[in-house]
Amino acid sequence: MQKTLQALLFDVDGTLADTERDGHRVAFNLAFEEAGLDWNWSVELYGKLLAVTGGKERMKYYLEHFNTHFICPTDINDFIAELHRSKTAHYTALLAEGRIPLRPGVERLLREAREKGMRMGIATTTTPANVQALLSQTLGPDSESWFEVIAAGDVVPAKKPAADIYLWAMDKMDLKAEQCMAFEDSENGIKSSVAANLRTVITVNDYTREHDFSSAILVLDNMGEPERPFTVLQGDQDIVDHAACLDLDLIQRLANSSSPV
Ligand code: XBP
Ligand code: MG
Repeated sequence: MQKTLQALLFDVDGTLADTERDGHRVAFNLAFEEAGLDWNWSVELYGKLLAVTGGKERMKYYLEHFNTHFICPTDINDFIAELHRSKTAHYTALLAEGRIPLRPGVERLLREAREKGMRMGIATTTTPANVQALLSQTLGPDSESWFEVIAAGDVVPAKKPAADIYLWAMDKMDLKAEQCMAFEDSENGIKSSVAANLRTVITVNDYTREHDFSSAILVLDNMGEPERPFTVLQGDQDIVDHAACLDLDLIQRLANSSSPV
């Protein structure tokens, strides 16, 4: 008896939208400028800093590895927390301007899942405020309610690549890993989802194209649209068959053909 899929669990940054280079990175730089700091994260440097998830943790990593001469005027945790509050304000303002669209195929899949009664959750390292801003700007004010759980940021002690955020989301939804499918974009993300025993579909982006996705059940360039088919970068072509985009039929075939991690 094949276990039917009960829920889709989505990462946010890099998966629902390409938020890092032109969103979070820009917001960090605006916060640094506002604080009178000469820190400026280039596209290239930010790619290195993405090794660490979590904006607060990423700023600490930057100081420890790329700006060791900085002398913090106050308690470092308070200083970082204040910078992060400012960065989040800048980021949500950028989203409100509609500058970060959803990636190809994301809205189509979310709407199909909603119409067909497929349960959905979010498991992300970013803050709840950032998720709310992205969803309301791209899918409308009620779209937060499409997700039973928005597991985000500091709700868990350990961020990705730890499994915590996915385990927390499944616990709140009263689901087991074999009843779910995760959707991610990065190595930290799939390490987290696989550590939670979740089968995972990857859509790569410019920062993560070269990451190790050997544990993914499918790797795509994006989720695709009927008129703009995806490209399969890794996975079983027999299961993909003639699919042009990631829809519930293909996800169900992937779930039925793969055993839990
Ligand atoms: C990506 C992250 C986040 C963002 C920055 O999260 O690691 O930290 O880069 O957002 P995910 P914050 O891929 O899990 O969605 O500054 O709010 O952390
Ligand atoms: Mg991500």
